[in-house]
Amino acid sequence: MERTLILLKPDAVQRGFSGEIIARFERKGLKILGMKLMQISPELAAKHYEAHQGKGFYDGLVSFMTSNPVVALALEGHKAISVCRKLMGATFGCDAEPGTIRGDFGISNGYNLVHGSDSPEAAARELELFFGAGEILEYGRIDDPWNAAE
Ligand code: DAT
Ligand code: MG
Repeated sequence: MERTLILLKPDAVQRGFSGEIIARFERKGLKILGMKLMQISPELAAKHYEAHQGKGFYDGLVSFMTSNPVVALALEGHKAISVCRKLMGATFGCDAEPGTIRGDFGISNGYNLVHGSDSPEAAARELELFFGAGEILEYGRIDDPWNAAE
C-alpha cells in the first residue's frame, strides 16, 4: 500500500469541481485518510515547490497556489502514487488526455486543477508538510478487501 498527497488547486475549488474530482479518486478505490480545506502560506508553498525554485514559472506558481483555498487529501491505496498521477493526466490541460482530471476539466498550462506526489520520497515529504499528527486517520473500510493488491 502507498500513500500520496493530492491537492485540489485554487482553480478546482473556485470553479466548483472539488466534489467531482474527489469522487474520481474515491471510485477508483483510493481511501481518504486525511482531507482539509486550507489556505497555503507563501512559506509552505516555497517548501512544497522547492524543486522548482529558480524556474521561470515559479513565482506565478506560488502566487497561484497561495491565492485562494485548496483541498488537501492524503490518499492510500495499491500503487496510489502512480494510479493518482494517471488519473490526473499530463501536466498541461491542453496536452492531457480526455478521461483524465486535467484532460476533462481544464485547458490551461498552469491552472491544472490538481497536484499529486510523484515518488514515494516526495509523498512522505509532502504529506508531512500538509498534515500534522492526528490529521491522518487509519481506519478500515468495508470495501478494503475488494481494493487490495491481490
Ligand atoms: P506536475 O504538477 O505534473 O507534477 P511539475 O511538477 O513539473 O508538474 O510542475 C509543477 C506545477 O508547475 C505544474 O503542475 C504546473 C506548473 N508548471 C510547470 N511547468 C510550467 C510551465 N512551463 N508553465 C507554467 N506552469 C508550469
Ligand atoms: Mg510535480
